[in-house]
Amino acid sequence: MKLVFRWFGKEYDKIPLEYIRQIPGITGVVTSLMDIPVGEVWPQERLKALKEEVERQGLKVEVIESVNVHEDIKLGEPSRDIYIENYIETMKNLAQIGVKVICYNFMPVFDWLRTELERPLEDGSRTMAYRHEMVMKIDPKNFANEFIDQSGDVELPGWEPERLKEISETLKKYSDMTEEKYWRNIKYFLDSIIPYAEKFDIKMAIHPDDPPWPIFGLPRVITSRENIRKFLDLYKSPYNGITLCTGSLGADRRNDLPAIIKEFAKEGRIHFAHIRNLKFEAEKDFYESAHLSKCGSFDMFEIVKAFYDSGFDGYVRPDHGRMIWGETGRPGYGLYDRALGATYIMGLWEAIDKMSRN
Ligand code: CS2
Ligand code: MN
Repeated sequence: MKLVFRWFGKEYDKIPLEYIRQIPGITGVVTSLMDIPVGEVWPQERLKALKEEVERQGLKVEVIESVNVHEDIKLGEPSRDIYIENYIETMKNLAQIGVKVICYNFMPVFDWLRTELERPLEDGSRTMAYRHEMVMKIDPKNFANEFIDQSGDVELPGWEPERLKEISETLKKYSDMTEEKYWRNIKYFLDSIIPYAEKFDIKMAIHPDDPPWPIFGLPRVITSRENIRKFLDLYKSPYNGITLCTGSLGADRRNDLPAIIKEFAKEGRIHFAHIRNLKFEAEKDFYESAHLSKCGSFDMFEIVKAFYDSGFDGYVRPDHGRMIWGETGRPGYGLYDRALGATYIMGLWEAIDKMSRN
């Protein structure tokens, strides 16, 4: 296991690399060029500068999260070929600076979705939460208006009014999208990029949909063991792999995380792991708890052990943390709770490793 930490870049992250390097066990950052619009090529010079900046702090840049996939590719529009060409160019530039894994997702329109960004917990910390009922109430046909209250404020956390308007437009384009068609579009993308991933020696690692069920009538397909199998079978190559995000997949209680981890890690198809915990409040309601098993609903020991027992040698990062010790900023991405999560994961790993040697 190689422990890494997400960093959004100097301009977008309050946490300096100087702090990240002080977290015990962290060997590198998972980063991206946040300002490049989706679909455009990531310039080589920018990437070289990024690499130098990170390496100056003794850290590596071997994992990128995310190179986002343009909506036209997901929709299967004719223009997708241009965006795919650009994607491949970006992959090539990333390979040149030594990147080994690209994390991306194929969620239509939205990335992760939460209904609360700052739910206060009993201990005074704040965290993100999801209430399914609230999401079900939203009419996707009237998307922009649904989320803007009378005072003009956006009620859905994390979205600006501009972005909501844009989303309404994009949503319209999905009106005749079926799951079957969506799978075909995924296959088209894989058929186009995986041969280059092989050539550039860069592992592609799709992130599961979060939450792992359809929302707003949109297909969401990277959601379960069966669907991950289907995805991996679309292009059988070690370069076509997954990011195993426990918090995303685990939000569906039917997903047996240790079993899924073992199955796909043993086949060498997990290249990157996001390890975090969550606490269920109802069937599809949860909040993101501290990483410890006893704070949430997952058995983190069994999760880490599943990776260990499969001989997993990929990259791992702690995922969303709570806001603690007065910290503010990007929800889920404070320094303190993620650092605690990182050392907890390391602790579990060391214990499992030593126990298994004796
Ligand atoms: C991440 C995702 O912050 C998060 O919730 O796990 O946004 C992830 O970066 C993307 O889905 C990967 O493409
Ligand atoms: Mn994740």
